[in-house]
Amino acid sequence: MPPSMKPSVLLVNPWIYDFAAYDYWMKPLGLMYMASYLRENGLDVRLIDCLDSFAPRTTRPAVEPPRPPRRKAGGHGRFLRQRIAAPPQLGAIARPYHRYGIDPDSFTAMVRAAGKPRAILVTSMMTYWHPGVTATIGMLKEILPESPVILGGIYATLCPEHAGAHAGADYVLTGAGEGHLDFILQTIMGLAPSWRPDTDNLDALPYPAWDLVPHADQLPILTSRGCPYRCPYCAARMLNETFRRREPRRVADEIAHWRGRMGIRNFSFYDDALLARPEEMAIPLLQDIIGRNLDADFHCPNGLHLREITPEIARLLFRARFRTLRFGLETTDGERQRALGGKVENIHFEQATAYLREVGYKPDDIAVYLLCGLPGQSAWEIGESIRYVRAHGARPILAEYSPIPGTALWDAARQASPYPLSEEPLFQNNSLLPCAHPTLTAREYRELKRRSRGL
Ligand code: B12
Ligand code: SF4
Repeated sequence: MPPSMKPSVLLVNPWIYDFAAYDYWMKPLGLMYMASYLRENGLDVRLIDCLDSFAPRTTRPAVEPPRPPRRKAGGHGRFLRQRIAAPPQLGAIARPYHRYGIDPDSFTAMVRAAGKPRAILVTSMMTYWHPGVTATIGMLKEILPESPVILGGIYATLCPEHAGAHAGADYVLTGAGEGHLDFILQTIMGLAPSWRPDTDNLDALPYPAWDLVPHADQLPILTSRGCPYRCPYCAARMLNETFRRREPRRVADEIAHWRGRMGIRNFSFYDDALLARPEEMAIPLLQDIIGRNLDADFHCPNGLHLREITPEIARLLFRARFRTLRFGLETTDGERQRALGGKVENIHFEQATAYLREVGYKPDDIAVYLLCGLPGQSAWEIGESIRYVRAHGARPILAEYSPIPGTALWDAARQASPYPLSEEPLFQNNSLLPCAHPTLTAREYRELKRRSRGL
């Protein structure tokens, strides 16, 4: 069949609406897996990436001549953005609110150029980014009223009722997209599936369709689905029930593929637990990456497990050019560490830092996430954690707690919060510190942030 005769499908990575957003190696990985499955079924797949930082600006060309995107070496940088009014629910918060991503005129032009797709698949990330999803779907519906819109992804999975009531999609599908392919093809598009993903074997899945992304200065890699841990504040278990892995050699093959085919030199790992049981994945994968001499850098923006760092793993990470290391420590308070599931203790942090320093990492390279604003967590506890991390030669990064429906900490979060968290996901926004202890005022938090930067 010539390409134009194939039934077409449009995939959309929606805008982010928020007070703040920064492109820390962000790419719509789940959506691009879906794209590859649809392609395997012979469809003509198109993508609109609203978060493409390289897109030209068209809204005010006279005022804003095209500027180069503000990117940092290594594949991160600022999003394009436009100031917009905050949703009325957030009206009391005196902070600028933005639409992050391409401007609406560019979006409209791209949707018009997409022809008449048989279906439109929209992904979603943070629960509190739903206004961006709703706005995206609203414009799609205006321009292409006849194409059914299917919403999936993390917001759809964690808040299906809210999404069903507010997002404006014709279908809201929860959980892994692999399981919905038949429904999308047969029931929604009226097509007979010719290929089905083998959900028991991650190595049998095609690579994400990254060639569709208009610009890429980095690409994400996923070596697994799910997490063996069960931390009470985290949604991992609801997004993937079990922990499953690929073959390390196949992961290295994929990295080599994108290095050769698209010239990508920066890769970010999106795994929940990349270092867990290191003999299964981290050790063979790092050895393989080193052996292939790929001339590429690697980044781990999602928290790594400190307890898995041994002298050998530290050395392999350094030799394999893992440049961005971020670890989940969450707090240095022993009692809270146990209450949070006991995935790490201070001794693991101290050992890991020593091993990483020994092989050549500098204090600034060893970044440690500290959770802030957990129910019942005082400002003093956060201050102590910052002091401790800095004193041991690592860099604390404050990560504001985002309460997530369905997690074990959810009831405590609701009780601690002055906001109606269950009614409105906007209040799950980490920037609001929605469950902060009375001692953690906005002013105190600013001060802690300053201290975390060593100021
Ligand atoms: C990698 C990651 C990041 C990356 C960026 C990810 C990205 N895509 O750009 C980084 C490290 C930057 C990040 C940052 C943060 N993150 Co994060 N992140 C993740 C993580 C670990 C993986 C997401 C992912 O890509 N998974 C892999 C793909 C394959 O899965 P997927 O997108 O879900 O897609 C599948 C399905 O959803 C579905 N699907 C997807 N789209 C579609 C579309 C259709 C139509 C259909 C049918 C199906 C479908 O099919 C796909 C394949 O099975 C998740 C946890 C998790 N395990 O998912 C947390 C998670 C999303 N993050 C979370 C949080 C809290 C944050 C932070 C706020 C942390 C902080 N306090 O600082 C920040 C905020 C970011 C910001 N810019 O403001 C929370 C969500 C909170 C919320 N309220 O929604 C999660 C769930 C982790 C948690 N704590 O439980 N994150
Ligand atoms: S916080 Fe990390 S270790 Fe804990 S369950 Fe979530 S992904 Fe797993």
